[in-house]
Amino acid sequence: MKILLTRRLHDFAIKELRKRYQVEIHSGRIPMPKKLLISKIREKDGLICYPYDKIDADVIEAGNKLRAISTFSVGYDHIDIKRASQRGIVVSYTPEVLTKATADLTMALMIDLFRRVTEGDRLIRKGKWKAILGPYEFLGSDLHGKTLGIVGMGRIGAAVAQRARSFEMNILYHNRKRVSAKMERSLNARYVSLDELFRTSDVVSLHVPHTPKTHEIVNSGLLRKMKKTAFLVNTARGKIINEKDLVLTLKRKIIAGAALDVFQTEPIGSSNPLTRLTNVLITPHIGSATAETRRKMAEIAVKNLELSLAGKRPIYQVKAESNRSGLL
Ligand code: 8YV
Repeated sequence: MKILLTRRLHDFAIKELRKRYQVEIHSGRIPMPKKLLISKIREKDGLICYPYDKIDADVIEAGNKLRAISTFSVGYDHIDIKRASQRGIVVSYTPEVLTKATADLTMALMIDLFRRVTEGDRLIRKGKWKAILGPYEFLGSDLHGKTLGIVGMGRIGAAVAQRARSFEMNILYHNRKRVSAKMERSLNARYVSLDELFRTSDVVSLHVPHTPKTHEIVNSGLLRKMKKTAFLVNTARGKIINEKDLVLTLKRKIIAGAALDVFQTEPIGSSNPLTRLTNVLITPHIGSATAETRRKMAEIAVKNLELSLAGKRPIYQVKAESNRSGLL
């Protein structure tokens, strides 16, 4: 059987795959240009891909022999799940193993916003420490006693709530469905409407997948409701925010700041307007980027592919009727 990887994986994973399959690995431009992807997917039985690869109907059609798509991610908004299932292709993904790493990064960004960590680093490097020696200068704010609004109380949202609890923050959340009373109690989280969450939180953190329903849900309408002192954190998907609206909101100082690990289109370059704003903290999509987590993701992505190609159930299969499916 022949498989295609749109990017290299860990050496141990490649070695494992080479035992069973004829492996082709794309090593050029990322994401792989669509034309190239379409020509390479022909005659392949399996595909390992990443969130920046758009596996749309054209790609799926071109995969005349394709039987398994294994994505190295928890998100699968880059894959046309409906089209894949119509073709009988098994789609698998890597949830759970990256929950804690992503929640940790969310806390890191939140702490940085409140305590101005990276801003302080930049200030010293510019030789400006002397300018902020006064006792009232360069102040951040406490996390304890502040209200964190979590949008999306899935695995990652809950892990963030758990961490924020030990920082003595008050926790509000909004979710499609209210979670169980037991879970609310254990996370000390109160269910509120999206509107109330944006109006009353000191920091809003986004943890929903990108779907037609969540596409740009965070727009100027919601952003305008936030407190002037509040922050926004996004470690989920860039497309759940209307980035133009956010840039304007930050420029006009309607909110205090934002921390973003994900963007509308990735990677962003230095010409992106976000890079010119001082009240935004940006990181290069590193939610799951720890050595331990990425290794586990690689193990699962390989196992998922092997099981699917052997006609067995992968460890984590995307449901064909998933309401998260569909490319936008
Ligand atoms: C990426 C992610 O998979 O899991 C997801 O959905 O967005 C990340 O973990 C990772 O950055 C590799 O591209």
